[in-house]
Amino acid sequence: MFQALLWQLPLAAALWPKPHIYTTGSTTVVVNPSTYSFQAVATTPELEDAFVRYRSLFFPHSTSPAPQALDAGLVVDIFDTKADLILGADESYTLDINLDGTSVVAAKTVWGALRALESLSQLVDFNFSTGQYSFSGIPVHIEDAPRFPHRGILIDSGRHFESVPQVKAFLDSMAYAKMNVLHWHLTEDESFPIASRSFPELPQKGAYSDFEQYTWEDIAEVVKYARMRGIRVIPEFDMPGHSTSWRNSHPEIFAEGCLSQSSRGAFDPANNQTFSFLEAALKDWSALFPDGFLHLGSDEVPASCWNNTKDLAWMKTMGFSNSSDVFNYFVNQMAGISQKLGRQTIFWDEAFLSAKPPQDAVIQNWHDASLMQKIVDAGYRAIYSSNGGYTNGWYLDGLKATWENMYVLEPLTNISSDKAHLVIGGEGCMWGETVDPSDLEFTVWPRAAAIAERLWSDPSANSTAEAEPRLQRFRCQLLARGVHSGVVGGQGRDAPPG
Ligand code: CP6
Repeated sequence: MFQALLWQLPLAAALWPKPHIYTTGSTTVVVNPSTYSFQAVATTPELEDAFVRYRSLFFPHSTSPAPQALDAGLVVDIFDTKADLILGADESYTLDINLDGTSVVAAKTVWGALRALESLSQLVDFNFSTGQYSFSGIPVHIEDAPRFPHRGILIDSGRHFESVPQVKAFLDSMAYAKMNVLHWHLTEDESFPIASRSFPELPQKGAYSDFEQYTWEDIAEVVKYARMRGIRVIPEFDMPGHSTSWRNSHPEIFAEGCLSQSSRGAFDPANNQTFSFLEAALKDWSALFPDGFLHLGSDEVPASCWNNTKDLAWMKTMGFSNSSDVFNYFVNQMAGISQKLGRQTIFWDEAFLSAKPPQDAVIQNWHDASLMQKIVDAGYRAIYSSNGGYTNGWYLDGLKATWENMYVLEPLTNISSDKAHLVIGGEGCMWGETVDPSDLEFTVWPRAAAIAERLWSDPSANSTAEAEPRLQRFRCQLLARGVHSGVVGGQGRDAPPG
């Protein structure tokens, strides 16, 4: 009964995330998968790669020839084949499906063309009774572009290691929802899973095992795989807290105050070696991660670690009166190093609440969403990922928040229109304490799709009743593509991380 309802949707009205403008007709044409052609007016390596991928996403089942099928195809016209994958890259596109089953995509950049291919793939219908592929509700005309330029998901490979194939599968699933940033939370108190050229001892002593680390080649492969899908990879090296795994090999740059604690440590800002060490390590990785942004954490700093004889004496010489001054010093030193490496820096919101980072820093809001307004009013760019007490935010690991809770959240709440441009987007956060590869996809999907639509579509798309049949259909498509999505409305578990 529900299925029947679903398939009555005109297909263009069934896209996820919802396109900004679409019109549909009432004709159906059957197309021939064996002769369907993908053509580029001007091409790029990413488009060629996408043509191969999307051929099997358009036509996942092998079929025998259908008698009335038309020999149709797709032509993609990209205006600027040189546009790089950066924050604010043009992802707009138009898509037409004509009455003869042929399609035309026009996009400013290849990144927009990738989004168009995803849309078109969601419009190819397969009839399991007749074995025929078709487009229905044609002619279709779509004009589409993202609302926000930064649409991401955080994965936490420091708590539970995810293998390279798992990360790649995750990137595939993100591309289906038109998300464009993998925020890769790489290093944690618990483990240090990434290779370092200058300091190989970091993963040797900090990873869970020799087999739970990303090699240099692994990372390069993931970054390239993401780029092919129009996804930027922003690595996070969390510091000065959440960094205890670095201490296994380099206790000399850690504050003495918590050296004896196994679970908590903080880098020592009183030691100049700390900053030269961090600069050398980050310089290595900056060759590996080409993105213009670097995330340097700064959340949940155990500032009491700095409460020791040596650091207190140093604070006196610096004229610092409390740990906020020390934290502010650390944040600004690191922003300076990041700038030297040609990167803009993203910090968690403590860097705004308890310090004063340079004005070009981006602040990622994870505390109460009301902070967004304060961040942009202070002139900083902001990323929305409030935890909402795990019931009313974009934290994906706890399963208390429903997709509806996530869908109706609005990143521009209480943001004045002259500051709206400072909200660059948002992220769903998949913290890894209680989630591992066995339930990663199941926990993220379908709820991350609600976030994806909020960040892509017009804000008028805010009715959960309207969205539900589309989300059901998107989730079916995820399953058909091998993504282990959970049930729409069926979170199943209820415990947030302890
Ligand atoms: N790990 C790191 C975490 C969290 C943060 N940073 C976190 C804190 C509170 C909640 C959920 C997650 N697990 N490194 C804060 C950004 Cl409720």
